[in-house]
Amino acid sequence: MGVVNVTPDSFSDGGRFAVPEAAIAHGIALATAGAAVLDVGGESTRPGAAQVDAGEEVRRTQLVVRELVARTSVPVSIDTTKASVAAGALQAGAAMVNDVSGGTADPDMLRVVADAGVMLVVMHTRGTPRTMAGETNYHDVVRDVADELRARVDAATAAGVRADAILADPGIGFAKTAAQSFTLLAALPELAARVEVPLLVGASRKSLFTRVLGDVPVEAREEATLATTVWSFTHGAAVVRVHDVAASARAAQLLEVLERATQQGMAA
Ligand code: PMM
Repeated sequence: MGVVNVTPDSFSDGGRFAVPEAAIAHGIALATAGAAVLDVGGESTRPGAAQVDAGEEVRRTQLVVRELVARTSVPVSIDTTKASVAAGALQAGAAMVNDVSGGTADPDMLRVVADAGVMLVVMHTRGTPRTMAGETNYHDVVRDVADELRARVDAATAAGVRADAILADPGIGFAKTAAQSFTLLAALPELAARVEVPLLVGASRKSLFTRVLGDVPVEAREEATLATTVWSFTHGAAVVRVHDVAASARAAQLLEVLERATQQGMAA
């Protein structure tokens, strides 16, 4: 999943793709680089970020979604917590809704997704981007996140979303300390077993890497992101959400070759 931010204040690309034309060109480049899905977002979710009203978010995203649907052959996802923004994107041809609130922020979200019959990403978080940094009290972070994610999956299926159309995401950096995010990455197989739907992991360029690398800028987090892509794919994740699609797509290609060679070796 390639990230297409149409926000002036995104932490990871500094709003370079705020202008719709630039975001569209970037999305096309990510599709060419091997993205399996393009994730268009019009509201920054970084800690403490200001909220954007729905009309502004629709204005930022709908044209970009429409153009990427028309000009690429990969499915387009809308990264939003608002049902009206999701509905606007679905009207423009989006095939997936990526809700970082897991369907909790807007009471209409799950019904909108169910009615459209599209795919849904439920991500785990607590509170809002403004409050989440203070919501990191877990008894057992792996079990608690798995249980809360499973509850979101159950709410989605109860609202009519097909179980096989749901991806679950532990929400790296959302209402988690860096240590908790690493614990969750280490426990991906257990999470996948507990949540019982395919997992999506979004760690690309996030600040947890500064725990290992020191206080480096986002451009210096690319190798750590790639390492996390490889880790995620070899520990049970089905999808990774990244900014630099080309590197992760090449790594995924190599992993597939190694996976096939492993199976042939076992069969021989
Ligand atoms: N992270 C961001 C935004 N949306 N969606 C999912 N499903 N998972 C994530 O980890 C995630 C997300 C953080 O902001 P960015 O778009 O600038 O990377």
